[in-house]
Amino acid sequence: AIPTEQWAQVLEEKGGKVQYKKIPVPKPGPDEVLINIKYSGVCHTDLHAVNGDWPLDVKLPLVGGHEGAGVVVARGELVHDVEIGDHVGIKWLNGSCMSCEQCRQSNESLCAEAALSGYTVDGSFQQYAIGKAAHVARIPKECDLAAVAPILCAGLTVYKALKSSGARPGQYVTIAGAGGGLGSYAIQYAKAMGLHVIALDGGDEKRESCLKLGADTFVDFKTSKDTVAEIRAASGGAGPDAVLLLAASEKPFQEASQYVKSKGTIVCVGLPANAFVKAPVFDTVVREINIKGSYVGNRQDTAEALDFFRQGFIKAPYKIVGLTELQKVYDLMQEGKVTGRYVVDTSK
Ligand code: 8ID
Ligand code: ZN
Ligand code: ZN
Repeated sequence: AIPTEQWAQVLEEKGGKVQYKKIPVPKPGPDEVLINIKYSGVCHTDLHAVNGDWPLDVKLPLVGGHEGAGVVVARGELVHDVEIGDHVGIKWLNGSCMSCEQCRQSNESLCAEAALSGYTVDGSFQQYAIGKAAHVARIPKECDLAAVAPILCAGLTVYKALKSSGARPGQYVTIAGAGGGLGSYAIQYAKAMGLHVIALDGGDEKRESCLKLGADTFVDFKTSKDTVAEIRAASGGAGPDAVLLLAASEKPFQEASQYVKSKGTIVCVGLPANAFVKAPVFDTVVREINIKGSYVGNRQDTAEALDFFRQGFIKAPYKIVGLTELQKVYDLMQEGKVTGRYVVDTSK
């Protein structure tokens, strides 16, 4: 039976600490499902929501979280293609209108009516969460729910970003922020796609993790005298064909145009507060540099990213802690001390 109350982590005010408390279990609308969330990954976006540092209003009070993996326990009367007992995931895009031009073109994350999990609607840091049936990720039954949770944002986002970089097997990609959540998954997807990986991040723990995950080279932004020269050298001199900017700080966004290969592509993914991308117009023109943004992925990207995981290509490191420990994870993340991903277990 579905309980009427549940445990959740609730943010009451901008910049505050999350409160572990009992709240009502929500009821699904006609086109929604109710999911018993088992595990949820903790994304740096959740920390941006707490800090309120983006130019986009956060719902308050808020239950954060958008990498929630669980089991469907109830569904609205219009839902026919998701069954009770199915394994599904709450991702950043909780729902979209499905009828505007962007939705029709399958650019659902660009929908003006998009509902964002753990930001404009309550997310997965609770035991029971709501998702629009059309948008919940379909998780194959053989996938471990804790291990698959980070695929719902980190995996999906970097998979789509790698696709939109246009990088082909055998080419070089630089991953800035490679030791963090998105970065760890990006290394694995890039290797599965046959790319050479130059990982950029800071500190020995991140170096070890990146190399273990398959990065060919690690460049340490904290100790390197010249990151641009090191990255160029690691890609055979001409610079990487693609750059994925995943860091939650501005510096890599100011630097990438100095080392990307001519005709190469810089993909902006990280969302540091109040930051700008920088590139000299002259080089952008005469070296034909492409600079683009990439924002999560659509339902097909989700299915493809999950399939890479199901095939066993993606084994990034994650640490499981209880939902009660969420504030501690935020504190570590704020200090840049998270290597890989933290996943919270909603039963603890
Ligand atoms: O759809 C999207 N575009 C999307 C989806 C999901 C997340 C965007 N994001 C955004 C988040 O909101 C956040 O701004 O991507 C950013 C990274 O999210 P994350 O991977 O969850 O964060 P993390 O685990 O804290 O990792 C960030 C890494 O960046 C490194 C840190 O050391 C850390 O390992 N980093 C920093 I901060 N400054 C760096 C620098 N100067 C750096 N790495 C290299 N050079
Ligand atoms: Zn995220
Ligand atoms: Zn729409």
